[in-house]
Amino acid sequence: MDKDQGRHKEMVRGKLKGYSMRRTGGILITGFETFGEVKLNPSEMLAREFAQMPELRGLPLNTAVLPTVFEKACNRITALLDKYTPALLLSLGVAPGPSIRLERLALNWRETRQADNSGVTDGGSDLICGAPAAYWSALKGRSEILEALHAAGIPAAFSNSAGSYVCNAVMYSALHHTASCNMPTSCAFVHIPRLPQDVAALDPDRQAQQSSMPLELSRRAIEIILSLL
Ligand code: PCA
Repeated sequence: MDKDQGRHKEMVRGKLKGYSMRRTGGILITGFETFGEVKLNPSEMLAREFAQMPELRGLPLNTAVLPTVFEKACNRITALLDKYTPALLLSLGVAPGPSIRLERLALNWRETRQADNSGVTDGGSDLICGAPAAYWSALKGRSEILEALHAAGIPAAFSNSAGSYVCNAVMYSALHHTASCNMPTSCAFVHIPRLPQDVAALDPDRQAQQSSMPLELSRRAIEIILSLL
């Protein structure tokens, strides 16, 4: 076990007691800062838009933009969960592809040739040694959410893998933390497509391989998902 994983375990152990004493409830929405070739991250933009709303469905709403850095993002999400103990965590990230992706599975695995924003790459390793291989998210079995998105004319699909980069790491950390600490939080993760203006800034050969979705449509999708979660 490396130092960070040891620290994480310590933190989890230290937090096992005390949740019954805390005020619970509310919604936490997170996005990610830009990274690599993504110069505009729609997940960050949506998190900032939601930050203008003090509440949602009558529940307190908190938002955060996470660094696209493995260690910092995972530490931040567990700290935010501890701080707010939300009823619902909806994490957003951007991913290449034409549709909204409802992520139902987080893997205990990190593997990337693309460096995170602190320069970290990984040939493949457990996120947390000794922890379960995977966790289901709150989106598992929620086909009515998919149907509602399709009825609104929004391309969407379930996804069984959030990848092995920072989004999966944050999703896994949140699910592991809430499970280990018995927190009353539903954790969902949604990947949204890149923005048209971000793709249009790529060189022409690259543009031909990339799809995108206007922010308005991604926002509508997230509103629908939030209304049903
Ligand atoms: N997407 C990346 C990390 C940050 C983001 O918005 C991912 O899918 O892992």
